[in-house]
Amino acid sequence: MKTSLPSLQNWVEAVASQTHPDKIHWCDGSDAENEQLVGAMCGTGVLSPLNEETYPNCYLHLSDPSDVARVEHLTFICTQNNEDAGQNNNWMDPETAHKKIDALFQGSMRGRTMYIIPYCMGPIDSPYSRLGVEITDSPYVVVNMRMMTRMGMEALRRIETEGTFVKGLHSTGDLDPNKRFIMHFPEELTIKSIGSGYGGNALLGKKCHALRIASYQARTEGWLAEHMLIVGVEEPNGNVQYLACAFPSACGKTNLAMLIPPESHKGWKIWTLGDDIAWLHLDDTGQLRAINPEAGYFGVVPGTNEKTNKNAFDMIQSDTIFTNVATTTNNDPWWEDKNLGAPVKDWQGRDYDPSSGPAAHPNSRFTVSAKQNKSYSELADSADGVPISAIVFGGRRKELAPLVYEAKHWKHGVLVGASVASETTAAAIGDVGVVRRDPMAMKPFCGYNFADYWQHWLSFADKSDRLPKIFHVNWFRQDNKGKFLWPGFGENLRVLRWIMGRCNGSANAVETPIGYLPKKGEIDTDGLDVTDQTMQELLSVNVEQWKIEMDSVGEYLHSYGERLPEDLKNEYDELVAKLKIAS
Ligand code: OXD
Ligand code: MN
Repeated sequence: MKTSLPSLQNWVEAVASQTHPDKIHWCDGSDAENEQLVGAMCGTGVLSPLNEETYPNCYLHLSDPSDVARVEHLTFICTQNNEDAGQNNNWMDPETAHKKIDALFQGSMRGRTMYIIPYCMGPIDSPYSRLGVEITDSPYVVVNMRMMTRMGMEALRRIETEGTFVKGLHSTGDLDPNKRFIMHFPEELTIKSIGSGYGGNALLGKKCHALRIASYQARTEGWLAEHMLIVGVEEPNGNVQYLACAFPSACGKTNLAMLIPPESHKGWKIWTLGDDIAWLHLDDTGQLRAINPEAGYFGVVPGTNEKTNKNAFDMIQSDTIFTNVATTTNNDPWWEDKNLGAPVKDWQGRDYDPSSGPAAHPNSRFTVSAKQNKSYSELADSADGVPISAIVFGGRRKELAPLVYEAKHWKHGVLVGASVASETTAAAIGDVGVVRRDPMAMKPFCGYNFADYWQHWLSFADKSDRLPKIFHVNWFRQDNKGKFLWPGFGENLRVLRWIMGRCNGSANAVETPIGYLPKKGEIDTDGLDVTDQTMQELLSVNVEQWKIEMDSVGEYLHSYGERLPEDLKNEYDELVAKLKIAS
């Protein structure tokens, strides 16, 4: 008996008799346990040590080549009622789903150790945090969960006190893509995942718990679980404002969360609270506060260099697990645009041959503790979280969406969020570069019907009169030759400054049919190689293109039928009417 909580003990015993592991190990989260697991994985080849001198305590994991990203087509939300999952999710009725996946779990841990991972999403003493237990047969999952969550004894004690926790069952099975499923039972606070070892499918605290299950829970409890980074921006006078920004996967959340102010911005500082997920609660005064439920980063490696994200580059020089990167002759990890060294082995461990594609997989990842980031904010451990001044939505759009604009009020902001679209990336299996609707960057992660989710967002307007302002940004506008119009990266601080100015009343805007845009000259371009003409292009509204966009948004929203909230329809109709007058 390893726990005083009968519901946990009974579940562990039931899983053991279903999956038949050779051994059962309760994870305490200690250094000794971690060292033992890493050592054992190095013995079996699941991990290989990287160059101990240049990359101390760093390891390489090469996954099965068919198992490199999230699998949205195999991810299900299993609610009693199909409509509750919504057309934004694949649905299966819970009985059928349990039957189907339980058959695959039958004996799946034979010859393996079953690990029980008690974890806490969020600071261990925060009332906003939630608890979970993942059972897995993958030691790789254990060592990753240790960095990504508050895992071990302290979490177990809190689970035993509260008695409520999310149950996550994971087995790598035989990695056969035909026997791979990621199933969520939000009404039962349960996740079952088999056949994949990839982070988003296997580290169940992350997407499965902290977004899909938590979003469902948040709706009934009156809060929001969002695919957002949380960042503090400090002005030279010491004032800090906190922003929560939602961008789809692999659209630069990690870069923005740990941005380094450019040379031109002496005295400005950035504080990272989180790079992927935010849980947002209203406090007693009506202030929206955010915690990051995670304790580490599971970030995209390619493209990370001293220029694009020096904080990330520096923090992955030690104590990091690299998954699916290439290696150099002296056994350093290597990835595209690292700008240092050359690959000799690719992400499949083969001799590197440029004709076989990139050396590192485009969705190769680092796992690292958040505390290794130089811009880490101590407030990431604060039980109360941080007050949010602005919510920022964004996507990867070559055309149309201006560099930045502000929604007119909260409900209009919900329409702006619901209208987010972005070009797809390598973070999920499927075509890359196709524009798809990704409301609030939550398309792959909302654990219930989007129409009900928008209604939940809208309902905040009645709960507080001091909600954050809502903005939309687009760092990815291109000219007709495919060249980016905006320099991005550290220079994005110039856009954040305007956003902060709008929040404290010091920045000016012009009204357009889609919202407020910066008045000419309001975005500081001093020292940038960006012409006035480019700024005008970045900050203008092409009414004819927007009418086409809004036709497509309207078609999308109305596909949710009767459940589409009246307030959202009204916001949509108002915007369409404004575009009509403007043309
Ligand atoms: C992620 C994702 O890993 O969004 O954060 O895919
Ligand atoms: Mn993400």
